[in-house]
Amino acid sequence: MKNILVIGATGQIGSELTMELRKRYGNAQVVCGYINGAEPKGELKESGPSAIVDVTDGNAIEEVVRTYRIDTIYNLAALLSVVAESKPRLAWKIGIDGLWNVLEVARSRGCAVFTPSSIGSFGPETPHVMTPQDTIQRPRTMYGVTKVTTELLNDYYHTKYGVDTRSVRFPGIISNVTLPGGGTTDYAVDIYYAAVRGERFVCPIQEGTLMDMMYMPDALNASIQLMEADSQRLVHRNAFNIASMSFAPETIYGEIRKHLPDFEMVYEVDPLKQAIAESWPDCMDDSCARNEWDWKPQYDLESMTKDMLEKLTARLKGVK
Ligand code: AKB
Repeated sequence: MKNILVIGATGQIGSELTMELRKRYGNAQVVCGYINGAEPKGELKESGPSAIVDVTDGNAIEEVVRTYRIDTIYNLAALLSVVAESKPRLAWKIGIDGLWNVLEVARSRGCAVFTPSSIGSFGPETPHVMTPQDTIQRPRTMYGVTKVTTELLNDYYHTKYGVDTRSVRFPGIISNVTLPGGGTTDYAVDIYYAAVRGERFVCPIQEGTLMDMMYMPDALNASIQLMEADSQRLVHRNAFNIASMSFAPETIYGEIRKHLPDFEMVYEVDPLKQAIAESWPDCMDDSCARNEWDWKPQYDLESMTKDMLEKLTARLKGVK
């Protein structure tokens, strides 16, 4: 039986991943790890165990892993790309010093570890179209620097100490439950909220800027499926390109307008976000993930948009 700790469990991905893991492995088997000021609420709080786990405190991680006999850690603690540019030291402290703590506990207690990387691990010199699995990674952002380091440190702990580290490079994740914060791809979530509220959307990313994106159910499946994959088949580990859709602002806008023809969008480009977006891939080649652990997304832009608009409309009207 698996005993799982999710660190950063009240964040955008963590809150939904914790619930999905509880659905699959049992409520009592999945500990929601959170920090002071980001306490779990509602179903996330009620449905299973929770514990304060600050990733920068190795002893706290060790204590929770021992108490709950944890064998698998999903480490989602990180600052996103835009906010990391204004707090680079903190981004390193959480992303890398924190990861070091997690890996040390995993090494001494035999845990498997999932710590996501991102499209942010690539940079301007990376081939932008069908970005290969193994390619140039010279990011210019602190977020990217921490993500490349994450990949390398994970590989190091695997080859040197045999820790079962696995990871994916997440595209921008779109969800209708918990909002992201401080990312470059956040516009692709915000646009749905504006559409459903009947507001005009001010887009911070320039027309024609392509980025990989993914609907949350596919991101959750990818994380869990990779951790369950047969290790004998894994040639790569940290971190797999995964892809499902790539679009520019005008394409997602056009898709939403098929459902809400009066929806309006204007551009007010944010120079920092734009520079970051331009340094990232237009679309990634995820054939290694498909070959090594049968990765296959379920959603494209059309099916995601239909589902997002239905779910958000129901939620904003107060219907569950
Ligand atoms: C961000 O925009 O910073 C994140 C990411 C792509 O990793 N959503």
